[in-house]
Amino acid sequence: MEKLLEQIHSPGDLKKYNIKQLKNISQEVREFLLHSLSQTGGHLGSNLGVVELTLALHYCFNSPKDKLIWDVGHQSYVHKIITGRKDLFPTLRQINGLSGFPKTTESMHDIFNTGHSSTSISAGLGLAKARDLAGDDFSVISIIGDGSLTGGMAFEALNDAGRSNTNLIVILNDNQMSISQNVGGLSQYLSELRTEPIYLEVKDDVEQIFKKIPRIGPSLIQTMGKAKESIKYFFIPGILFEELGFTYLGPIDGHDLESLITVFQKAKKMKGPILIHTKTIKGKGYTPAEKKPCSYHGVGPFQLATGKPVQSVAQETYSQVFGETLVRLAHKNQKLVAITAAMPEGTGLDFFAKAYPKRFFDVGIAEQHAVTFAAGLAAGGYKPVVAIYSSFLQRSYDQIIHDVCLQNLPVIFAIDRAGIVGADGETHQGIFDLSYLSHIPNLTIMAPKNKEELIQMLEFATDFNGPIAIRYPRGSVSNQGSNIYTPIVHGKGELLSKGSDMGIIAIGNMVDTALEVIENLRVKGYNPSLLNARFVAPIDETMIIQMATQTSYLFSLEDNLVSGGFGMQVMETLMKYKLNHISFHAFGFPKRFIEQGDCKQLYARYKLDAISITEQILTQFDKTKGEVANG
Ligand SMILES: Cc1ncc(C[n+]2csc(CCOP(=O)(O)OP(=O)(O)O)c2C)c(N)n1
Repeated sequence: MEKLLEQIHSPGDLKKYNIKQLKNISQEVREFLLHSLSQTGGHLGSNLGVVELTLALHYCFNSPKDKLIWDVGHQSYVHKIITGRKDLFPTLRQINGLSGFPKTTESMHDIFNTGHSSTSISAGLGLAKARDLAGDDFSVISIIGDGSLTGGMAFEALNDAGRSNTNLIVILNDNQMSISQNVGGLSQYLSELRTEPIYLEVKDDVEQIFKKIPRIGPSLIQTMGKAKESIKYFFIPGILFEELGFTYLGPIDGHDLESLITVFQKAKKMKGPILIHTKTIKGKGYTPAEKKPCSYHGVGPFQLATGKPVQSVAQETYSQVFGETLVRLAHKNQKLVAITAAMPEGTGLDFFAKAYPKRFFDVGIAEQHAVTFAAGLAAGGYKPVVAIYSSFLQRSYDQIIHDVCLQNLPVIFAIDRAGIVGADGETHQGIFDLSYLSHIPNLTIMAPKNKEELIQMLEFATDFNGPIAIRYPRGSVSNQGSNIYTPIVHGKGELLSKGSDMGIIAIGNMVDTALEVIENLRVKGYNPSLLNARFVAPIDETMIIQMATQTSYLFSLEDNLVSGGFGMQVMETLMKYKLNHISFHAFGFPKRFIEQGDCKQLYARYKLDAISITEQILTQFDKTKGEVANG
């Protein structure tokens, strides 16, 4: 028998079915997700958790007229399946393939691009206000997880939306999980709200409930007077949201299609801001994912029967080295404390959390708070290490400037996932950090070339008295050149190769590529110098001047945008010392958003792999040599 899911190509197709059939469809969607993601990898647990929720949304609302906005967007796969993109799933998160996040360019059903958390309520409110101004009539629905609700923007938006008098539906998908167990007071509050049908009824009015009690009810209401308000607190769950100005509906079982459909139909007719609280299970329907939701939040290809990864050769990652080194350093330095914004596993801080639970802080998805909280700890005499992914640290720009660097506080920024990250695409590429950090006064910025250097830099940073950032890439460590050991000196690079006809200055991850490039150039008969810059700020001016006096050709290599990045710091030095005779070229990413794809493919596409760089250097070298000769 043909599967019902095969007949669904748009949300309209879904509406033909009855609840029983919808239940079958939810089963088919789960099977499809499991089969497909076991091959490609992706955000498994979150999507298994929103199957019924997504079906019910598309059943009750009319996308794209009604606007569905997915917070973070990693849980939008079911939405993609229902909106005609099922057949693209074999290309999920690959170069030129289906995005793992909502993308307005991919479908008219994707209303707002996401990837970073806690934006959906703000975006939803904006769309709702735009609708009101234009005199339109449709529903706007923001779907946000309890993890994403810990982000400051979500609170700011609730605060604004609650008193906005605007029709906006916020669906809180509460599974008690962020990537790890969710944290904080709000999470605790939500966990105490239990799913009981009476609550939906209670919403209409507490008074109505009391009126129904024979004889004593009405007189009770009369005598209660002001006490009524406090009784409301006792009877109505979600009073927090009510006080903010939302009508709170729930909590309801987010896997029960009937309840979901009932409450969505009801919400559609109501006025003002509404918050529907659904309780779901992350990884629902797949035992390994239900048992270990954190491990199945995002997965690579896995064996369906066991849930085990297809590739199990675990290579050591920079995050692991960071986490393990920090534990060792914390043993020696009692003042060392560590902070994560909801990414203990991803950053490698889970080691630290186990070893020093009292000195470890998971602040929720709150990068801005994380940084200022670290500044406070530093002001209080501690040595905070804030570990945040490069792209998420974008949120903390002002906190880094205003709260840390302006006061010259000794905060260590461990910037993970710097450079391109691959499959997560535009929203997650860590290619802006050197541009948004290098101009900040007082901030020292380093990038290690390999595992050993990351360890050295962490040791250096813990002894350093001022704000300091170390940026390192996603994935397995490089061990190249680890037999060479030169101590870290503030603002000094490491000369890896002394040559005569051209100089290459590489930073961090790109030193590996540079080593290949100089080998290629040597084969072609050239004799290049190679400087491992180590420091982006302060940059090693002495070494750059020295290189510039020995050759007329300098090249910089980085895995950041050229615009505002490391190469521009080299350029600034050349300008500062009037080294105008130098032919200089900066290799890095162009000023554009870098799409998803395998990192190797992306390096090749942007001509940042060793072969392409060698070719470009040779062309440049020959061209300028010709110009110099002719001139
Ligand atoms: C600003 C920002 N910080 C961190 C992340 C990484 N991240 C992606 S999903 C997620 C957890 C989201 O939890 P929740 O909203 O509850 O969704 P669930 O996966 O549990 O359904 C985190 C921390 C992010 N996307 N954006």
